[in-house]
Amino acid sequence: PRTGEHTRTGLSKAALKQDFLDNLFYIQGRFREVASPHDLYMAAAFTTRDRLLKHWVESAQVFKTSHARTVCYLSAEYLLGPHLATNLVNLGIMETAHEASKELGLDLEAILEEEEEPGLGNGGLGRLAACFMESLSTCQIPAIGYGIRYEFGIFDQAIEDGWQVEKTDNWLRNGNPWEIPRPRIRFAVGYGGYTESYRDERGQTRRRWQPALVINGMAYDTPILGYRTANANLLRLWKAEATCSFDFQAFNTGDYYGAVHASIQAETISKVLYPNDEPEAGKELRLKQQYFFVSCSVQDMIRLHLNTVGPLETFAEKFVIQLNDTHPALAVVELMRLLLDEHAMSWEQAWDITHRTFCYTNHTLLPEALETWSVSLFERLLPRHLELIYEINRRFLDEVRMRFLGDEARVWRMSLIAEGSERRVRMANLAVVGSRAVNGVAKLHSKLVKTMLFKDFADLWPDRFHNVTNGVTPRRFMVVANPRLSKLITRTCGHDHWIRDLELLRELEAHVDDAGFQAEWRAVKYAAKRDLVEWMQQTTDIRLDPESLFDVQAKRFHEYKRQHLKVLHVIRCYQQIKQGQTQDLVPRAFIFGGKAAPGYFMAKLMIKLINAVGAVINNDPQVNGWIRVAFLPNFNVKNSQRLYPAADLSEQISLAGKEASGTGNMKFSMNGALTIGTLDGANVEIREAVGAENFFLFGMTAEEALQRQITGYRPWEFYQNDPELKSDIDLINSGLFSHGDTQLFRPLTDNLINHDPFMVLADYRAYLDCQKTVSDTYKDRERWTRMSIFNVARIGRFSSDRAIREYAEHIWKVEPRVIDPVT
Ligand code: 26R
Repeated sequence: PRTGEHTRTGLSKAALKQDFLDNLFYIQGRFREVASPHDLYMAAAFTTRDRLLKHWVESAQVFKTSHARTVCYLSAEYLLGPHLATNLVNLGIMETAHEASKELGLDLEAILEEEEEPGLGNGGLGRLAACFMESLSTCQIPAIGYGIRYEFGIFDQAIEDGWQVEKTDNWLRNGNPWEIPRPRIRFAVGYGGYTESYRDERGQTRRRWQPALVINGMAYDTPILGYRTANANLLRLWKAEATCSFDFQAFNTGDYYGAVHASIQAETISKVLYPNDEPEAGKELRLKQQYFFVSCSVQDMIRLHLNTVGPLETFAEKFVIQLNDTHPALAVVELMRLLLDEHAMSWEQAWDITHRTFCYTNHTLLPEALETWSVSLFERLLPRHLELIYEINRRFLDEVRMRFLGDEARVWRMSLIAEGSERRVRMANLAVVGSRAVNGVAKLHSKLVKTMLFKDFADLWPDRFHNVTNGVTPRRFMVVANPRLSKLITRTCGHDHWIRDLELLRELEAHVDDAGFQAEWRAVKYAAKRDLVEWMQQTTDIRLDPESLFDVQAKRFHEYKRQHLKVLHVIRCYQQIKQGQTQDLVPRAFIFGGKAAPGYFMAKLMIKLINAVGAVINNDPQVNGWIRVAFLPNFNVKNSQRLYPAADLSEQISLAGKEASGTGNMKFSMNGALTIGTLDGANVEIREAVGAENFFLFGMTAEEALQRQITGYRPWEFYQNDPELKSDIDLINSGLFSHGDTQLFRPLTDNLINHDPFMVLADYRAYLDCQKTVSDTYKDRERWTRMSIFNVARIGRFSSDRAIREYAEHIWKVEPRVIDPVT
């Protein structure tokens, strides 16, 4: 180490080397010669963590003593991705770490590969939470992220015989060096039992809850460092465990195995992440999970407040709670319960505090994704909370009646309880009523939230509704994922300030006509494509040609995202090649990636169809290099980082009005891919930003799609009237892709012809026409390169730093707090 430098915190090469060897020896118990790749990874992780902890402890101290206003982000999902590389970048020591590794005879790339990613989320919503945590630290805003420490994250996807097969994700198997267990931070969480009235010491009648079962939540903390700041925020995830009372019970009754059983039951609560799109059954555990993490989090906030600021009257000044969708909406009720039942506050004051504390983000308009819980389940699991929901609802509906005299239909629509054969609690209505701000995640989505989904609420409280368009962190999705592009940008701009101020990418526009720069730009893309080709060859047996156009759709599988629309294009190209009509084509690699929810039959059939079509096309000698189809298995954060840099074309082809925002669209664009897309979600704003001439637009608008639905959509007319469409669908049914089985894909093709809920057939022709424009454009390499450069140069708005600043200013009313590093 340099003089005055500490081995564990110093940023010099010598300090890193020394600390690495120390950690290898004292934590892993190994020396260089006998260390496994995993030992080396762990030592590197601990060496990085040592440096994080310094910032983290300092940040915590400053936030505590200065009573800084703090954002509490409540999310059931955090799709974090690997920690090591982003932490090295944010500490500013990626280069130094490379050099230090080299001197120790190690390969940092191989060490980075060792990390098992924490996949504690499904898709967009969970990844957004992870990007926001990073940007909160980068923007120096005091924040705590609260969630669940799932023992098993999102399943690993394998492809067997073309079908998706789910494998459990045992990410904690080899230990997690990034978390710090906090055995002293534990909270009790109750379930079941009954409520009762009683008289308190002052003779007042009050209500209380006597749960039948109490479990514990224990905190596991992960530091989240900002880019080149000394601010490190806290991600606090809760693990469920049995309380000691089980042991006592066993001791008293002699029922030792009964007690063990109970403790296993308690621990199942944080055992596994729920994939979305799962059917109703077996959801009780999910409600238990939601209440579990929400209760621990709110109790933790109250503890923090009492320990630092003091009386709870000022709770809403100290904390703002952001609800990431409705999964944590019970927090509204839990805060009410704690203030009323445990802290003896009046209803009026408790509601005033609660209502001023909460904000809610909606992430979907799809009716099947809007959460409701049956009243009977609620009553059984959370009887006190149901009482409180009824009281919140009574007061709320009185307000509605007073404002809209005699409009009982409106009262029914707005009620927190859906009446019907089975009464259900509407979590979205609860979240809106309990929050002072509600926002959507892209302009179009927020408009639809205000005018359709929550129209009645917007009539009542128009000022409550906002838009904050999503963003993604350029540290992970540019600097870490695409070092070649990042270096080219830094060299061209003459600085790397764009990494913290992404709007500065606009400086690239000055170089768009520079032939030398264009050539370098193409070389960067080509190198990324070669990397992907090599990796695909190792992990699947598919060989891709880096000279071909890489046409990529990677996201969760869902009918509304319309992966089958892209499949129809693949089949069209195939038929054209077979007919010798290749004049409109350009050599293409059709690349797909994404997981389907295990219970979502149609989505799984779409995956099978892609692999079946690929098996035929990739083995047909007549195709002769024109097209290839590749399914990239197990699309997760780590794999996404190989994919985005290699894409030429980004497919964002959902039916307009269905994708709330999309964030993959931004990640592709940041890496120089051009978008083919509908006017849906954030595509609308991306197109505005990069320029309509640099974006391939097709398809109906949200309004047109809605209009069509209203006037009656008849997909079979498209099937009958468009011979190419008919022939593409018929080819699927011919059995060509299924060894003669004409029934295998019937559920999919029948659904398209007869129902087509997401209007694939209505947009088919426009999509194919647009793809022809794509091919024509790709043939003009210089034009394509210019468009690619414009995409990157104008994508700055879609940094999650911008999104976080908008939340901070317009929604949270919270200011940055700069941490000065004490060296
Ligand atoms: C598939 C469907 C039934 C479903 C969709 C979404 C079920 C559950 C969800 C979870 C929601 C809340 C979600 O993940 N929404 C996604 O949020 C992203 C971040 O805001 C958006 O980019 C994305 O468009 C949206 O689908």
